[in-house]
Amino acid sequence: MGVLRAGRTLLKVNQAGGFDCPGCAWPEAEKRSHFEFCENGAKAVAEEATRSRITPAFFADHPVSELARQPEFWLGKQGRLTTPVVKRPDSDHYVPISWAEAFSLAAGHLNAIHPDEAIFYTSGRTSNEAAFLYQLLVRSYGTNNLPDCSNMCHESSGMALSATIGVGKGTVTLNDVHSAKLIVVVGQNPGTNHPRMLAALETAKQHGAKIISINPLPEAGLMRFKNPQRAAGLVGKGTQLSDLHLPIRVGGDLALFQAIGALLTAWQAVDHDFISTHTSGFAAWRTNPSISALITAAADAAASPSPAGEVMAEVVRATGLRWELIEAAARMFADSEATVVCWAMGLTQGRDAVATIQEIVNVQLLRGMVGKPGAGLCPVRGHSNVQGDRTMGIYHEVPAWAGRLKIEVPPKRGYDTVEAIRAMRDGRATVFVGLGGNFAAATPDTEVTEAAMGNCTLAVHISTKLNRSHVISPPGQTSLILPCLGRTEHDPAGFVTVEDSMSNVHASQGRLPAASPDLRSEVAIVCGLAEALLGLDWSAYRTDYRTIRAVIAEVIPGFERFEERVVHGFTLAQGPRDSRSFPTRDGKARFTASPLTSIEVPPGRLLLQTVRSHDQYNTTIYGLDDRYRGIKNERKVVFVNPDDLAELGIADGSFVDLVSEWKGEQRRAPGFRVVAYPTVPGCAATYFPEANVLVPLDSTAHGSNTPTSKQIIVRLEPK
Ligand SMILES: Nc1nc2c(c(=O)[nH]1)N[C@H]1C(S)=C(S)[C@@H](COP(=O)(O)OP(=O)(O)OC[C@H]3O[C@@H](n4cnc5c(=O)[nH]c(N)nc54)[C@H](O)[C@@H]3O)O[C@H]1N2
Ligand SMILES: Nc1nc2c(c(=O)[nH]1)N[C@H]1C(S)=C(S)[C@@H](COP(=O)(O)OP(=O)(O)OC[C@H]3O[C@@H](n4cnc5c(=O)[nH]c(N)nc54)[C@H](O)[C@@H]3O)O[C@H]1N2
Ligand SMILES: [Mo]
Repeated sequence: MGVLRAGRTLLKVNQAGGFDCPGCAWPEAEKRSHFEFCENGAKAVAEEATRSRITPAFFADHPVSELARQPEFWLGKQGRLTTPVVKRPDSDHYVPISWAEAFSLAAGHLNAIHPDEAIFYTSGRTSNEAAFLYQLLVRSYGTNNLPDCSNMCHESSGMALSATIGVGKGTVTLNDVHSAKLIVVVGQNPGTNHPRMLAALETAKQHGAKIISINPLPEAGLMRFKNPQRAAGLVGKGTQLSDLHLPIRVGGDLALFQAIGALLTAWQAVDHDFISTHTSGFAAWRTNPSISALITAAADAAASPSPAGEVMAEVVRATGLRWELIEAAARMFADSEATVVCWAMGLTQGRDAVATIQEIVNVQLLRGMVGKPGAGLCPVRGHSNVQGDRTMGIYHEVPAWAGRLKIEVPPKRGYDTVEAIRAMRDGRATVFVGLGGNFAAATPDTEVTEAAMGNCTLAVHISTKLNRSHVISPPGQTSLILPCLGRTEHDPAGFVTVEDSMSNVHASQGRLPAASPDLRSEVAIVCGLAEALLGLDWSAYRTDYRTIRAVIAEVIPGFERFEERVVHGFTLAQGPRDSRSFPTRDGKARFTASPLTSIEVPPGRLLLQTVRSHDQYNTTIYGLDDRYRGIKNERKVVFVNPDDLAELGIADGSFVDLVSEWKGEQRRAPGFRVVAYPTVPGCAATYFPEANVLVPLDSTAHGSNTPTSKQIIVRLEPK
């Protein structure tokens, strides 16, 4: 970026009057420091604010078929897209096209098909204003086909929470985290993916909080943290963050939280008042076969210290944890008067993700830990505005407020991400539009997905940087790349707004000059499409974002007086958090009874999960190191427990193919270096998106349809 430009830009990250960090969705503290960003936020900013540019000459030099052979890392390094380009069906090159022509080309295709044959994907960096207009455009056109990255991310959390507490969002504020007595971090690697969260954990620790981490990997940042924003944090060993680490088997969390719930019940460490006043379904949960067996077993175990009972053995098998460790964790829940449970992709991307998160809700309800200061449920979102996009109606279902849109909203549910891939694969969808993101690389079953996208007659990508999705366009397809402004750049139509993981809505305004004079804002591009497709005049929206917020204020509950309140930012009101009122059918928070399940892995096979390295943002690869895990200059590695390697007769450092086995099908990712690593026995790990080729399209979480990117059964085939 250049040192001065970088320094000036970073001072505007997450500041009032500055821009929202395009990194993660962790909220900013009320009292902001001058450095409200982290190492990885700085990388995200630098990636966008790069001085490298992709010009028409680049596309003249590189045919699409050649670009398709380049790795994602190389594509990203070519710099910012600068001008709209089109690849016509009979050409192997992208060439410049005017904005007007691009819009009418897209409109021509869309007008020639049934609206349900078009897919409108959204990634989570899109502002509230662009998201609201985009869903309005798509629904006015006549479809709810609005899949989004959330379908692969926190959909399981949204489903689990709406069914239990009536709201698909977390129930904590940053102050709750700061004042919690116990913070449980499950299936999340904040040191890499939400580094600013570590500062909040450190504050909580200073106030006396205890921390439990539940993870098959001993994630470095979580175990011990040096706060780079305080001089004292730079020296010495930093703060020991985690008080208890549970090295859980992948997919074992459902069994773990059932056991914790049963122990709390057996110990009478439950909040009877809260349960009787605010919840329903406790009796059904209590008599659920696995829970009642565990309660009995737990009561027995209190008398005799040796764990007994088949169901306990089942929990130990499912979790891979010693019973004493589970008891120690339950004891910490019992002793805490204010508990926050945080989780991310380690829970949401498993087969039983929804039931697992509901088991966490059960435990929090047992102890009355919802709507209480210092306590609550905290799904930690990924993309910086993924929560806001959903609030704005980026959803394949019809939002409750859709009736206020003053349009005829199509009644039929649309496709989610996995269904969209199937529809393109089967020829039921023929146009793909992506508002941000990298659909081809982020989704499961890469070969199937790329072929499915290739089936479309038109693909439209609204993007800041070149990525895989742009370059897999086969002959016969028309493909448009529409380059847009990023968060860091000045937009003359005004600031935009975003919503973080804790429902705080605030403004974001970039200051850097546009990467190219030919860029348009996401809002302007959506308006251009709407005008060409629907013949509407959206010029007011395009030139003054206050006009969009005025409509949002009328349509979406909670956004009354939007313009006035967003000046200082506001937190969306919420029943469960604010007043223990639950917008469910009976007005109560619900206990959920689920069977005790875990993933069965055949002998000689491993349960593979896919994670992010410290040097990537989803499909954007910043660099090839993964500092905290000791990996340098490579990404095709697979982390395996040394005991498993010994048993499989595979040497540390040797090369293997990863072969996923699912319902008689095989998928292969060749040439991964084996790294002996202290992951839980039986569980391996590798990086997303290289391993997405291994995730079967039809292997999804029950209820949320989220691809099971954390639970792939594989065998290692030596080279
Ligand atoms: N720098 C950076 N920041 C990011 C991102 C990025 O790519 N780079 N991505 C953003 C996005 S979109 C998201 S959604 C978030 C993702 O944030 P995370 O969820 O932290 O991301 P992952 O790397 O997928 O890490 C998943 C964690 O869950 C653990 N895990 C896997 N399986 C299980 C299991 O069965 N049980 C338990 N208890 N743990 C398990 C893994 O070991 C790993 O520590 O980060 C956001 N922030
Ligand atoms: N195996 C496996 N697969 C996964 C996951 C996993 O853990 N394992 N995680 C899943 C998760 S949690 C998520 S959220 C998805 C992510 O899926 P996506 O959101 O689709 O992917 P990203 O890599 O974040 O998208 C990066 C692209 O977004 C574009 N972009 C960046 N900034 C902007 C902007 O401001 N505006 C616009 N219009 N475009 C922009 C750039 O062109 C860049 O190439 O992947 C999912 N896939
Ligand atoms: Mo995500």
